[in-house]
Amino acid sequence: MKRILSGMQPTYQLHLGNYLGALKNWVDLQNAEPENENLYCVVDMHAITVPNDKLNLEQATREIAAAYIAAGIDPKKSAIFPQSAVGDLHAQLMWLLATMTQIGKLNRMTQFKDKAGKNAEKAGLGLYAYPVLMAADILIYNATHVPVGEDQKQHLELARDIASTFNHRFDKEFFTLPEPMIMGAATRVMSLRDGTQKMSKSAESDMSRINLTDTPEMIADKIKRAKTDPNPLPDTVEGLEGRPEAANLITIYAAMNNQTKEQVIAEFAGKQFSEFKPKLSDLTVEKIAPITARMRELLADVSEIDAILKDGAEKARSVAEPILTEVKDIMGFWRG
Ligand code: AQP
Repeated sequence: MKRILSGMQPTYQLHLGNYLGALKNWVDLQNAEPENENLYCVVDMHAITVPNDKLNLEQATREIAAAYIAAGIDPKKSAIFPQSAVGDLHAQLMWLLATMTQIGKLNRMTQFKDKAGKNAEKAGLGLYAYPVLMAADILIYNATHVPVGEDQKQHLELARDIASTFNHRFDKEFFTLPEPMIMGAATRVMSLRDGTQKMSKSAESDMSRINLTDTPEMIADKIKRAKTDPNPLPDTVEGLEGRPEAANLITIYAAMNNQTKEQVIAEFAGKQFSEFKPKLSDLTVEKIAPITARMRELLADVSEIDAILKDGAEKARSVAEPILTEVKDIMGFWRG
C-alpha cells in the first residue's frame, strides 16, 4: 500500500497545467489503486509566501477543494483538507527539519530564484523556506509517494534529502524517502503564448493559460489564438523538436485524451494548425466543461465542501499526530 500525499496552492484559479500535470493523475491513481491511502491538501500556508492583497484565502481554499472533488477526487477514498487545519503539526515539523536543512541547498532552489526575481534581498523568509515546509507537509504523514508536475521535482529531491539527513543523524530508518510520481503525457504544460515558459497561475496574461473555470467560448478563443509556427504538424515526435508551441499543443491533446504523443502525431501528421486547433478545443471543452459545472454546483452551497474539509482535516491529524510525537521522542524532547 502506498501513502499518497500532494497539494495545490489556493492562489488564483487552477489551470490546465495543474490539471494535466497533477490533479488528473491523482484521480487516475485513486481509481486504479484503491488500496492506497490518499491525502490531498490545499496548501494555503504556501499561498501566503508571496504577498497578494487580492487573495481571499478562505474562498480560494474552497475553490481548490471544489476543483479536486469536481475532477474526481472522492472524499470517501481520499482525505481532502486545508494544510492550515493541521498547520500546528506541519509548522512544528518544519522547524525541526529546518534545523537540519543546509542553506546551500535552499540557495539552489530554482523556484525561489524565479519567484524572488531580481529582488531576492526583499523576498520573505517564507518564500525561501517554502521547500522545508513542503518537506514537512510530506514527512508529517510519512508519505511514500508524491504525484506532482515536473516543476516540483527539485523540491521533492530536497524533501528526500532532509528525510535521509534525519535518519542518519538519529541512526534510525524513520522517514520513508518519498518517491516523486511524475505521471502522464503532460508533466510540464507550457504557456499558450510562449512554448518555452511554464503555464502558470501567476503569469500576467490570462491568454497564456486555460483556467478550469473558463467558459467553452473562452477555451476556444484561447486555443485559436495560441501561438504556433507556420509549418504543418510533423509526422514523427522527433519532428516536434525546436517547435515548442507545436510540441505543447500535441502534448496537451495526448494527455487529455489518454494517448501517447505518437498516437496524436499519427492522427494529425501533415495537418495544418487550422485543422488541429478546433479538434483540440472540442476535446478540451469536452473534458473541462463538466468539471467547471460541478465546481459551480459545489460552490453554490459551501456547507458540503466545508464538511468534507473538516472530515479530511480530522483524518489527516489522526495520521500526523503520532508521527510528530515519534519524531520528537527520537530527537529527545521532554515528554513529561
Ligand atoms: N505548467 C504545469 N505543467 C504541469 N504541472 C504543473 N503544475 C503546476 N504548473 C504546471 C503542478 O500543479 C501542482 C500544483 O501546483 P501549485 O499550485 O503548488 O503551484 P505551482 O507549481 O507554483 O503552480 P503555478 O501555476 O506555476 O503557480 P504560480 O504561478 O503561483 O507559481 C504541482 O504538482 C505542480 O507540479
